[in-house]
Amino acid sequence: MVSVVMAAFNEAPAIGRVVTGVLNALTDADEVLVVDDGSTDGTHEAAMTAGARVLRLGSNRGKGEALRAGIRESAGEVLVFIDADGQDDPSEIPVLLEALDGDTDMVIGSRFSGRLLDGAITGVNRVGNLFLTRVFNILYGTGLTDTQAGFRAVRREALDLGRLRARRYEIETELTLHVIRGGGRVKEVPVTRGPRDHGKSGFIRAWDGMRILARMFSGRLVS
Ligand SMILES: Nc1nc2c(ncn2[C@@H]2O[C@H](COP(=O)(O)OP(=O)(O)OP(=O)(O)O)[C@@H](O)[C@H]2O)c(=O)[nH]1
Ligand SMILES: [Mg+2]
Repeated sequence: MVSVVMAAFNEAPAIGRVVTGVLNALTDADEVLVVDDGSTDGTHEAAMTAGARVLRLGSNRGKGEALRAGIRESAGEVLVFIDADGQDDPSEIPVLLEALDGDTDMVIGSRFSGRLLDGAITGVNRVGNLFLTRVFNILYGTGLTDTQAGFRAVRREALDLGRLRARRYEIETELTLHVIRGGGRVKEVPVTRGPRDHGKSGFIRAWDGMRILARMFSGRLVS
């Protein structure tokens, strides 16, 4: 069983289309869970109307907290994470799942070995992402191209659920660290990344960049 877990904060204009796309990519046995923490634009109604189960948290807590709540609340032995703002393409979920073969524990949908559509990422964010990926590769001896991608599939058993603590965008780093430190194998597949067509990203460059770096270094220290 696959659980697709999506963090969504004020994504009403896009979430219905994303949920529909996700449902089309899954089998009947799978589940789609949207975690909404205090959206004010009708995100949860839009997600429910499209067919997702919605977990609502009282107030806005951050992407990491939302995904952690979704992981706890979902049942699948395979977890898929995909952004709810429409930037990732749900029809590529089967590509991630196919790559999650016997000896692989996590498949990352790499934006940088894949296709970036016009407006998918700003120049500054691209440089920042490549920098963070480089630091991660140096610290952990990996050869990844996109450590910060939100679009990914992972085996639940590869995560140490009690020790996930990310609150914001450092969740991706933390998920990858769990797999690597547990001796699991991480693979990447190229994906397509589009622009955000409504609202704005909640990513605060300096603050979230520092949080991600701190998580990378703290993972090295305690391992
Ligand atoms: N529930 C919840 N979801 C969040 C929160 N912050 C971000 N998200 C979701 O996480 C996904 C990615 O967030 P974005 O802010 O678009 O970040 P990003 O895509 O990495 O950054 P850009 O490329 O600049 O758009 C989207 O589906 C957001 O709705 C939050 O505080 N709560
Ligand atoms: Mg986005």
